[in-house]
Amino acid sequence: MNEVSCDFNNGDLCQWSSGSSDVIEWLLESDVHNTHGVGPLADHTTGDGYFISLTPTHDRNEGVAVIVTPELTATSAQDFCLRWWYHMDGSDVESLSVHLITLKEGKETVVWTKKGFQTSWWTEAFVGIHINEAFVLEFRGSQGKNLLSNLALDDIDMKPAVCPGEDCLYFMLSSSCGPFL
Ligand SMILES: [Ca+2]
Repeated sequence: MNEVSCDFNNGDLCQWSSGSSDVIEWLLESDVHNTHGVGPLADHTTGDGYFISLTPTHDRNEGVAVIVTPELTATSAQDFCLRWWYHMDGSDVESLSVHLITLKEGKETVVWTKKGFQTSWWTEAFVGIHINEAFVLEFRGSQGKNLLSNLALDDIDMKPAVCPGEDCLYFMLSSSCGPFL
């Protein structure tokens, strides 16, 4: 889906937009200037492009930062594989989650979430989505006030396909694992 895919290397959010009421925002970065030594040294796509990042500073801390897709439509029951690369570094890092919100009924489902330190390198994640109505996707990063923390995202992609089978072991949301929505 072209509306979802973004490597951030044009220096913008592609068709994603920032949540309008957010206290903090995901920032485009080419590296993380964090004196505490957490966060990516380079983007995932090419090593000299951009990614988006949340890093607490003394005057910009705490809160949830959101990016959201435009309206996405599934004309009949369709499988999508949403894939992205993330970086959750530092002992104070809080949480990253992916939310699917249906537009007709406003039903919200957390399709993926991680809390706390995960990796000091770029890590791939993917989740299968089976849906037959209009929806949006959101990435939500929760940032604490302590400085040993960085969240980063790069290379978001979504294809009309079932994810690789092993994904079912973790997410139980793909149609090949059971009904969803
Ligand atoms: Ca990139």
